Amino acid sequence: MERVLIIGAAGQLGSELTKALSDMYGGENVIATDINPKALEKFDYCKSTVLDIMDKDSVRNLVKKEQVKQIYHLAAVLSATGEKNPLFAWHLNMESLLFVLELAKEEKLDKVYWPSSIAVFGPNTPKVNTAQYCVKEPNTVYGISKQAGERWCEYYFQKYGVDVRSLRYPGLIGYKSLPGGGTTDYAVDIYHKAIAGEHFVSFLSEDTYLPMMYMHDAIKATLDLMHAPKENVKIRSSYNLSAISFSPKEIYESIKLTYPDFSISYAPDFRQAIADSWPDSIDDSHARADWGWKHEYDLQKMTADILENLPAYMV
Ligand code: AKB
Repeated sequence: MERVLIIGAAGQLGSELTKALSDMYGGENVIATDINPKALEKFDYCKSTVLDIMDKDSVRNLVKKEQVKQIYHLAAVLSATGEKNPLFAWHLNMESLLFVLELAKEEKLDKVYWPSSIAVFGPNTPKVNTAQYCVKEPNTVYGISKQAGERWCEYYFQKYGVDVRSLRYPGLIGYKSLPGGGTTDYAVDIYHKAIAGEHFVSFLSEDTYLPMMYMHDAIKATLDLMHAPKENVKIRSSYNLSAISFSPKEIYESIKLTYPDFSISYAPDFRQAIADSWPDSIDDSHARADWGWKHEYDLQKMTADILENLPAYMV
C-alpha cells in the first residue's frame, strides 16, 4: 500500500478527506499532519504528527522517513483571511506549493493533490456557466495565488512529469468541521445558527449566487480524480468542478422548511466584493467527460442531510 501524507489535515476538507483516505489505504499508511497539535487529536484512526509546511527540512525528513508516495497539500490561507494579510497569504500559499512540487520531483513521488478554487476567476470572467478556459483576472490575493499555483502545477507536470492533479473547488459545505476564513463560509454557519435556534446575519446579500458543493461530493470528486487513469487526466492546471449554485435567501428557505421560525437578515461586509467577483455557476463538462464526474447532492438533499447529522457534532 502506498503511504499518503496529508498536509493541513485538520482543516474543513482535510478532516473528511483524511478519513476517506484511511478507509481506502488503511490508517497505518496515512499520515495526517497539521500545524495545530490540538486539532490532531481527532485522528485516532491513522498516523498523525505536528508539521509546519514552511519548515522544509521537517517535511522532507518526514517524507523520506515514512517513504511517502502521495502528498495531499491542503494547507492555505483562504480568501477572506488572505485580504487581511496579503503578503503572508501569498508567501504561505506559493512557497508551500512550490516546495511540495519540488519535493515531488526530487523524491519521485507518485502523485500530488493540490486544491485550487473558483477564486481563480475575477470580475471580468463571464459569470454564468463559467467555462474551463476563459478570462481570469482574480482580484484577491488568494485567487492570484491559486491562479499562479495552477500554472506551476502544469509546469511541473509538463517539464518534470510530476503527476499533480487539482480541482477548482466551489464553496464546500460540511457538518463535521468548520471552515476558516473563506467567503463561502456563511453557507456552513447558517446551519449552526438554525439548529441553535438563533437569528442568522448573512455577510452576503440575499441574492448573491455562488457555486457550492456538499462535502460528500467534494470528497468523491477528489478521490475520483486522484484514482483516474493518468491518461484520463487531461487538464494539469486544475479542473472546473460544479454541483449546486444558490443564494443566501435560497439556502435560508431550504432550512426554513424544517425550522419554520428561523430568521435571517443581511449585512454585507467586505466579503460581498469578493463574492461579486466570482462566478454564479460553473461549467465542469471537462471533469464529467474526462474522468466521469457526477455530483449527487442538490440543495434540498444537502440541507436534509446536514440538519439530520449536524446536531450530534454540535454537542
Ligand atoms: C473561500 O471562500 O475562500 C473558499 C473558496 C471558494 O475557495 N471556500
